[in-house]
Amino acid sequence: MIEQSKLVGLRDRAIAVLRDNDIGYFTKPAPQLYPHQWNWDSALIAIGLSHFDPVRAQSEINALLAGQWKNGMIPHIIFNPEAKSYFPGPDFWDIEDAMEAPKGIETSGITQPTLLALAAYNIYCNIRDKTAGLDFLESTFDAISACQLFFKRHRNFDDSGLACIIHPWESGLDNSPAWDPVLEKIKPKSMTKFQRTDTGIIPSTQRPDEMEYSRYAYLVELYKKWKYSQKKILHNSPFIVESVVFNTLLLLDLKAMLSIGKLLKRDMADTIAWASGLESAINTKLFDPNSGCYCDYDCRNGRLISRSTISEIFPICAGIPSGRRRDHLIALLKSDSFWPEHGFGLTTVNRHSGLFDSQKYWRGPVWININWFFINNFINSGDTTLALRLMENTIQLVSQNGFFEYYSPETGEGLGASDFSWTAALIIDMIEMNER
Ligand code: 9WN
Repeated sequence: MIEQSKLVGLRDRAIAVLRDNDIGYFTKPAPQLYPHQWNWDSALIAIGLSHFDPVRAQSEINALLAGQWKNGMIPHIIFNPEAKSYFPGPDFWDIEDAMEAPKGIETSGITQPTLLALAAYNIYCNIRDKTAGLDFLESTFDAISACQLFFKRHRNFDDSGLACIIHPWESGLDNSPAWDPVLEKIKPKSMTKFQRTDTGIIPSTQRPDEMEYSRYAYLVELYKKWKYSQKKILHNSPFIVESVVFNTLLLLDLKAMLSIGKLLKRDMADTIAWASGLESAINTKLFDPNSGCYCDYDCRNGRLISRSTISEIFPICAGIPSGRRRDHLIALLKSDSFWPEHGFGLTTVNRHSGLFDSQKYWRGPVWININWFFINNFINSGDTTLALRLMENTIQLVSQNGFFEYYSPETGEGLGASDFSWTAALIIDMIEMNER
């Protein structure tokens, strides 16, 4: 494993990134590009914070919960009133007339992968003062439950038990090629003009293209017109997708909730049944027997989306495949398709799929959170060799190239935003895991 002295320096540098991006009650994902609070970013950031500042880790989660909608939804962005330099900002989202929106706080009108229970459980595990840890779990339990139940109540498109997403931004993997066939059918009409801010900061070769952005903005315009009514959106939106990554993370989060429920001695029978139904829905509806891999599902057109992306193998992260199915997917994961020999970790798109782009955002680059989800599963399932190899690749990648948003799988070059918070947070967590 990596020398301890190098890890100490790396941990200190990671803490400095989080401290610099801290605005007091939440952490910006990146200094310039992302000046607000993002949903799954903050959950991952809180896990990093829990190792050196558990009180601040708790306030990161509480700040997210402060933006909760009346229907339980945690928005994907909670806006920082001090920051003006991001598109789309609060004016574009305009949630004012939405019945379910919270009052006195500006947020976006969609959500992101839910990791709140996972973050809360990690905070409890890492905190020394277990009484304070239990108090925190108790104080957040109902709000986190409501956030999970939002998916059961408002995103159960076809009673399959799977949660659907209504926007590529909800997936967290914004411009994954998996969304292409769905987006291509959307023809934005009579749209308000808008000015992107991202490509003024990051080279456009590393960001979604103009057509993708106009479709993202067009979907927001539709939802705004429908006052963010989940019913109207599910009924009319052209983008309704059951995402493998999203549902796998929901299952991980439900499992974390079961651990919390046990600590708090709550009756978790409904969550147990829900988690088991979700797991079997992922294993049936989102599994393609022809390829032996998992696939996202386009609900509007009633078919699996066959695109060779990280979705193919991601259910490994929640222990969903077993036996020969898992063996097949582990072999694919270890192959040159997802984990090139020079070893910077997992690519987000199969390198031999014809869709792979080593520079462009979620269309190929290595992301530290994706590596981290797999490492956690390898540790939990006792696959120490794989866990150590992936952890070593990831730590080396970051220690040599810096705390970037994503990395070229070919050269290891850092791409997108520098000083990226979840990269720093998860490196801290990996260093702690390594020491255990
Ligand atoms: C839109 C903040 C977020 C991440 C997403 C990532 C990117 C936003 C953007 O940044 O999305 O939500 O402006 O590109 O794709 O996963 O949460 O880090």
